[in-house]
Amino acid sequence: PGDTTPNTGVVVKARPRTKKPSMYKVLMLNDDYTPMEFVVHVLERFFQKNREEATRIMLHVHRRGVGVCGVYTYEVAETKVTQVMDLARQNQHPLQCTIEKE
Ligand code: TYC
Repeated sequence: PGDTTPNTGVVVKARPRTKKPSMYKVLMLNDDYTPMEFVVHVLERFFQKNREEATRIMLHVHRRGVGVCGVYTYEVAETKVTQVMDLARQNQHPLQCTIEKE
């Protein structure tokens, strides 16, 4: 006696309560000193662009001042920025890269 409540057979469907992660743009900034070929190399190496796409993005940044290298989750975007800035510093280029929430 006591725990004999009958199962009513009502099925309650659980909604999945997952959230899509926020996405972040990695932006490249123009400067007067970083060689164009270095920027193209960075876009190929860290952003998986082919030569044509890398050149297109580099020229866009050169002409407009800023451009999108790619869109990633926060951790991945942060890592890309660190990798770009480290390589630029090692080569004594003033290239700047930053993150912007989408
Ligand atoms: N403006 C640079 C030059 O004339 C080229 C350049 C392009 C630098 C894109 C940075 O994010 C950049 N050598």
